[in-house]
Amino acid sequence: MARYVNVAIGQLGPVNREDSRAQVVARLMKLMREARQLGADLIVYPELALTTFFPRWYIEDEQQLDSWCEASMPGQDTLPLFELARELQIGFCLGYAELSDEGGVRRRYNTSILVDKNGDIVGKYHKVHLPGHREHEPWRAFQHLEKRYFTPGDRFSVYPAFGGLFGMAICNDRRWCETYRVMGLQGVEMVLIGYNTPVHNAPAPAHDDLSLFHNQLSMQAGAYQNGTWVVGVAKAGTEEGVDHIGGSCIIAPSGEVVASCVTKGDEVAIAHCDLDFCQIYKRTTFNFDLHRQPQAYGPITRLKGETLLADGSPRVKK
Ligand code: CDT
Repeated sequence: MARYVNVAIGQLGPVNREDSRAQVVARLMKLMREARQLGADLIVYPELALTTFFPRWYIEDEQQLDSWCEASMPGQDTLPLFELARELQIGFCLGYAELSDEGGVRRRYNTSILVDKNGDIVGKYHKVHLPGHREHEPWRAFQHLEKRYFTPGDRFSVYPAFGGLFGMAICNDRRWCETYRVMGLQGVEMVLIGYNTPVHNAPAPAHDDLSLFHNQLSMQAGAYQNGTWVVGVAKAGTEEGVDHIGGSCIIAPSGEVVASCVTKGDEVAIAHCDLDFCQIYKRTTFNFDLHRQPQAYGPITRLKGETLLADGSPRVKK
């Protein structure tokens, strides 16, 4: 029996500083209703979907920082989204800032969850590749302080859901080939990725014109090289004065874009995805069991970069 998943992009336009969680959740619910009317089994929302992208600000006050985070999921404001999902029988993937208490240790994560058609959380992911910087850098037009505010995740897991194997990644993760390959080695069939990508990259402004190209390039390569569907979903448009790319799209295991958004606002786009279409790539060109040569890949996990070992200690070059 063919395994099809109708997946919807739930792209968001900007979320302003003063927008309440309830206001944003109402927007998410509107997108969910539209997606369901179009026949979606699953709708994917962006990274940090419930708030503005607060890492653009240097915030010293811990209480203020925590106010951008969710201490429980669902919480009071997000419960209606879970209830609507159950009522409509549609799953969702949602990015948000998580405040966790791990045996008395407080940590913030850049998180996404996968929720099934009954409104149950069936997967949780903590962003691994946290971009930007740790200290206040006033020379930038805006900050990117994810390294300061969040603890990095330490794994890419794959979850059985919607009749297939699903994985999650968040924004900067999509630029790293390791993200897809670690999930590819677990047989992933669809990778769900929310993002907030400013058009302007302060350390490399020459790349600004290429930001949409790099977005698509990374996700198309990840899809093709691992024989998986990839769904990339933006929070787009000008948020608190910072312009963000759109470019939300659904990519087939062939590497082809099969659906995409055309605005930089709230928008739904949908694709009818055959999960078995992954197999023609997973069994042929990218049959890992037949063709991978892990004995040649040692530096991938032994080294962090050209100068550091994976444990962060300096590498002595001969
Ligand atoms: N949210 C996020 O990860 N954004 C980064 C911006 C560039 S790095 C400062 C991205 O990779 O899209």
